[in-house]
Amino acid sequence: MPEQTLEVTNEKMSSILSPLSEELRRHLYYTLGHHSDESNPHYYYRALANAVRDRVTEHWRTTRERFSNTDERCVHYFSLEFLLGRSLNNAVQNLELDDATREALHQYGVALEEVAEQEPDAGLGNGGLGRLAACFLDSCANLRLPVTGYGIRYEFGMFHQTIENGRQVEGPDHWLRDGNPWEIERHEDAKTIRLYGHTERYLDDTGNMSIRWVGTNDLLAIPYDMPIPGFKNETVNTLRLWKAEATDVFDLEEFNSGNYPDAVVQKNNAEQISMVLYPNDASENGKELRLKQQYFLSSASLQDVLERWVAKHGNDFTDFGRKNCFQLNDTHPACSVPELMRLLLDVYHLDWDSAWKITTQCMAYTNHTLLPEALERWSVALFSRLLPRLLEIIYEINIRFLAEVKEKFPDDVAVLRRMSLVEEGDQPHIRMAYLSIVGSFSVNGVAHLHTELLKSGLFSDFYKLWPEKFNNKTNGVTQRRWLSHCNPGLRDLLNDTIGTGWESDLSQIEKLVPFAEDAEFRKKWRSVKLENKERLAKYVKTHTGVEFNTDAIFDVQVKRIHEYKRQLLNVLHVVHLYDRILRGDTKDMVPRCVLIGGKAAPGYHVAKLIVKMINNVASVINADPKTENLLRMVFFPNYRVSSMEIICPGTELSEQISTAGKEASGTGNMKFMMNGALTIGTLDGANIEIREKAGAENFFLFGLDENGVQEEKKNYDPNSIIAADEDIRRVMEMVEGGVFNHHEPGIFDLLTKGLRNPYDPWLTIADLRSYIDAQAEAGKVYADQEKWTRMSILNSAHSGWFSSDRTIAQYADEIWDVKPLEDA
Ligand code: T68
Repeated sequence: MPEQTLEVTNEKMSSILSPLSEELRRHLYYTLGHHSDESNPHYYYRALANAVRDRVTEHWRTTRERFSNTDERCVHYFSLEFLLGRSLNNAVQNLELDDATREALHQYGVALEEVAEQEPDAGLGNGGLGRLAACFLDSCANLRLPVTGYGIRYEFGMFHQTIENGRQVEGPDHWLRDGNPWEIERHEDAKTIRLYGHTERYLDDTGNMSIRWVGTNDLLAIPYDMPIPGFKNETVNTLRLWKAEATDVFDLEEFNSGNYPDAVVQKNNAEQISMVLYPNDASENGKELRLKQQYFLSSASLQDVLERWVAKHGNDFTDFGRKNCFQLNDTHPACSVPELMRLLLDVYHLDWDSAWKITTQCMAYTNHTLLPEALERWSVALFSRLLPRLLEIIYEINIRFLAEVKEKFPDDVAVLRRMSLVEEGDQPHIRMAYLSIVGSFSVNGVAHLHTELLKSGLFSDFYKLWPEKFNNKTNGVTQRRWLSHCNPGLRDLLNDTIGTGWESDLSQIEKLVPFAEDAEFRKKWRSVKLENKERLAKYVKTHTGVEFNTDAIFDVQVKRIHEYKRQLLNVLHVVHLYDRILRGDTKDMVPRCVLIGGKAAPGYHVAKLIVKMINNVASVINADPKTENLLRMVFFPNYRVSSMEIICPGTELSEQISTAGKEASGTGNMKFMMNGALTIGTLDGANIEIREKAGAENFFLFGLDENGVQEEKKNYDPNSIIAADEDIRRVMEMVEGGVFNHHEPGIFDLLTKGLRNPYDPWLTIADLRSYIDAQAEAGKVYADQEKWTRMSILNSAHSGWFSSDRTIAQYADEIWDVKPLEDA
């Protein structure tokens, strides 16, 4: 059927779609086969999601059309992770369906909040990196930019965390069990992916020597598209997620040879590739399946873009590099560099120089880590088995690259070994970060300090060679999810006070500044915070059984559990407060409720032990009547996007306490700031910029800075620090004396030995005194509620810079060179 006849104009659409309340009724009955009187919130959710999804369809189609008709550059955001969370509320908000939805649900006597709760989080990411990708998609749609996300449709997302006897237990996250109303399968756009096999030379039709990759094991990549609605702007961008399936061809061969069961097994093997998200957030992993995932995403997505190009321009690739940009979210999709080369060379028969020119014109790489142990390397042996043709191409890239290095640094022999894409040794490895830098025109860090440290540290050789490639793009978060949606009380107060413009342009939140001096306004500000604290206290009670007193300061640290993030430092402070209570030193102590949440990578033993320690310390403190009304602590289980939506508005003190120079940026810090929390933090990642914007007087700073860390490491002596500081000595005595593990002697020895080790890379003891003092200062200020409220308002008021709209506008201007798409 020609496209024309399918076209639905806006007027026609309104005649096709009935009012939302009728659509809801229709989906409940016809799509789900339910009568309203026998239904429950789960079915209301599914019916409503379908009804709202239908409302997206038309703008989605017109946006797609604008994309395919435009001659402007398009961006493809490649990421192994998109941590979307829930979609229903987001769509309702962006399409302005709030009133219609509530009205439609009213007929059944259910509230939107209860229905929205039914949606499982799309947890297709580990933490900051995956959530950043989701915020970026939202901002791209808000700014009407021609950007498509490409990722993997994992059958199982981030594991479900429960706590048993204080320890983390992982369970499966089968988020697709009840179907996913937000996706559309597009079988017609399936791609073939090749693995294993070998390469051979042959004479092509024109008599030229060519190379082909043969004897491969093939599988299919099936795209599932998810709509990314812009904010009240008739734009719906696309996130395309690939699912792995066996090819029919393969099935048929096996079938014909009478091997039907083997054919089915083969299908299972293929489907493994998109089965599960790897739950490691900051360490190299080296598993074959993970490399398959990375190549699967890269190859399917590049084929998709190239096929569309060829459909429009034939085999003329002259402009391809100027009209396309691939943003690589860390090195996870770095196979895209050699894969694009392979497709251009072997499939479209370009010569090396043209192919390389195109590749380096359109690849751009974002780095998210300063930890050397997190830099990806793949063994040459694995690469040559799985992706033999790509390895040949990487070798060729390396030969040409090293020649360039030699020319630039003729007298330096060591530099060639340092910069080579191949790390030599017993088992040679491919350095994926270097491959990404060499193949890209842009390399960016995610906060000012992080980018500077990349230039002077990890990537200094490359910075000397190509200073112009390096740039900074400080992260941001979307205020539509992280303020408007999650904090309706504050949203309404802002709208009443400064208008609604901040929802699409957060720089306008600056208009709040003068209201910090308005006593009436401060009172309203506090009453919003109190409501949010009540909501959070209820949530904590439901999920942990612990009562949070809303008069107390709500002190929160939620993020992945990792030594560098120093949840232990937080615990040591809490133990110090407990010690003060036990010795009756509670003068000037403000009541405090401490919440810590986050997942530990299943194979990261120390991180899991930290979870256990948090839980044990919490149990002892909460059970001791002496702490009543002064101190509470919980480990919040299964921390995820939807829990942050409740935690963040109720937080008053945001813990950003990593060892300086280790946290690339942080983005939770920004969400808390927008919602009026004050930060206690080190000079690390984006904390530095947060403090600059908020004003030093509105930030609780402590600890060594990055230089201080380097200096301290030369002579670090934690045992002397402990011996010389009465408070710290007592804290260590309690922890080491078994106060928190009476029945499990010795279980925390690994942690306490680490703290006392002069080679402890995280310098926890070095920063503890300064942290305790900064916490005491925060407590003192909290006692002066007028002062605290002023500081809180000023933090929100200065958070405009941390909108992902600002970040994305900078990517668009300074890296991608793209503009908003106008209507066709
Ligand atoms: C985070 N990185 C940074 N990595 O730690 C954080 N890693 O400072 C920054 O704000 C955020 O990225 C956004 O830039 C991650 O979240 C991962 O999740 C990850 C996943 C797989 C492998 C390695």
